[in-house]
Amino acid sequence: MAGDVAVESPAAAAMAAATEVGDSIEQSHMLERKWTFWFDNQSRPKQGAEWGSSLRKVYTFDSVEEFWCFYDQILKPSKLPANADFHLFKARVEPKWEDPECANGGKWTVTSSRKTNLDTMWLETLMALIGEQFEESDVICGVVASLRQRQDKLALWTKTATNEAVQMSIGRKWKEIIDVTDKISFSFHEDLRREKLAKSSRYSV
Ligand code: MGP
Repeated sequence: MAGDVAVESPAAAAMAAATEVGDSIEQSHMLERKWTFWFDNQSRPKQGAEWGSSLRKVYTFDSVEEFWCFYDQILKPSKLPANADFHLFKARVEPKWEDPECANGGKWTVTSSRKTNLDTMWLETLMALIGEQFEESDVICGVVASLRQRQDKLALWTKTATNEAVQMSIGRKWKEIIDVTDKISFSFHEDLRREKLAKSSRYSV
């Protein structure tokens, strides 16, 4: 099983899982749209490598069965090495500020100091996305789990950052889904892109 493969090579494990999934699906309950898992292992960055050079598309699916089959075989975010990022984005939207769908967007971020909590929030978010639980699902791009020395985090990426009412509604709904009561905040990609150290958030809920 891919889940047993050493953490040094989670991308390879995920690719292997994707191949196995393709071989084993019989009956399909179709999702509203296609989704893609991405993986970025920046735990051992090559010197001078540009951001994004280790970002890999891992698996695209559009059925409930494919989702569960893949999910069961891949490592949970908490088992990934520090500095790795794991993404689920709508197919054809790249998890980059530069993607046209993301360019004018932003992200709601929630931090997690407990690994089990990170895994639970990740799964709850994945199910909410593919199950189209957000009323504003057209505005959502995807979710990223980021493993960091300081603190792990999840970020929900959305379009049209300036639409405060829509962003607030998504933020409130996400907190309900992941069962978070602490404040979470929303940053514009544009702010982060312009000023790399910018920590300013525009909205909180
Ligand atoms: P990060 O991985 O989103 O944040 O971006 P991290 O590591 O949690 O640290 P934080 O304290 O800054 O929140 C880290 C850095 O990677 C950014 O400052 C950018 O230099 C680069 N980067 C991140 N993203 C998501 C992008 C992107 O989409 N495009 C480009 N060009 N650079 C990015």
